[in-house]
Amino acid sequence: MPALQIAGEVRDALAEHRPVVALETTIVTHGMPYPENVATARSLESEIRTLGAVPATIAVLGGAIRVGLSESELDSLATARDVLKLSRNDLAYALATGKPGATTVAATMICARLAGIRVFATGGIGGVHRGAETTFDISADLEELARTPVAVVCAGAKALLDLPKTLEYLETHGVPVVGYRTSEFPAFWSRSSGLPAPLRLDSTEEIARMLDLKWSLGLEGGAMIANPVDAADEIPAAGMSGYIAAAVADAAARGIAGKAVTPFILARLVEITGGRSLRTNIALVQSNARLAAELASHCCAMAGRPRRSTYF
Ligand code: PSU
Ligand code: MN
Repeated sequence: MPALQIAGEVRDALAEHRPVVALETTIVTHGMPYPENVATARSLESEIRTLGAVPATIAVLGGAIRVGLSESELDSLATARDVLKLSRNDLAYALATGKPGATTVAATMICARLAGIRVFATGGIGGVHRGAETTFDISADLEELARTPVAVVCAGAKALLDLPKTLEYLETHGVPVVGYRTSEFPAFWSRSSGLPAPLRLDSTEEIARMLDLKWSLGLEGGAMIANPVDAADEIPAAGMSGYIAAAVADAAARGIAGKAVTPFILARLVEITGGRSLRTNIALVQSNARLAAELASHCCAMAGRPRRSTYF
């Protein structure tokens, strides 16, 4: 049985150079409660289709990387217990053991690349955690952005992280971080972080051209397209910082560590904010899916023209 199984619809779109957007599943299994998780995953797929692209939701099921899930597969993933949260380190383990696994940003990038997909939409990437100077907790998402040629459309990095250190890490590893129509790096639930966006572009055509040039130059690795949540859906940074401090303190008090930290804090924030952080999370990931669909269309248009010789 092949370890990479691409759904027919996704395979056809890729063969015909039509736009495809990859979607992760850790947001479903570890990022949001049921039933909002499955409803959101479905809504992302339909938003992407409405814009003329094909969604490719990625997970590991039955010992294979699955690119494109059926409705019932998505349902069973969303309700199952003991689904692994997969990153680069344990992707092959899930394949070898046949255990079900949801893909994080890092693992989704790896699988998207194997399938030939260049654009991926999520909520927010993992990054350098607060206190990383003692815990060494730095998300493998950052290293993946440095290595794997996939553009990740997100609302920045989750504000529970150390955002200045996250940006420093990305700069050191040569990852373009592009604010979409913003000069400020967005902070997931909030439009503002107080930190400048390292780069800024105001159209998906320009982003597609930047990606095409980056990869034509032989520069390995991905890019982060940071799309701030709509103003109507945001939780302003001033309010959010207190909620985050409380949730981070709860995680520390309970000794939550490693890969459990991000899911714990996300769930705690939903409680602390009375569900508001979840509504914001849903809105921002939907917005990212729409932007990714538009970007994927422009990337396909560029892929039609002669390579390399255009620039060199
Ligand atoms: N975006 C969301 N919710 C999430 C995530 C992203 O809106 O739950 C997940 C992604 O899968 C990301 C992971 O890769 O959180 C980061 O986990 P960690 O900090 O343990 O690397
Ligand atoms: Mn971690």
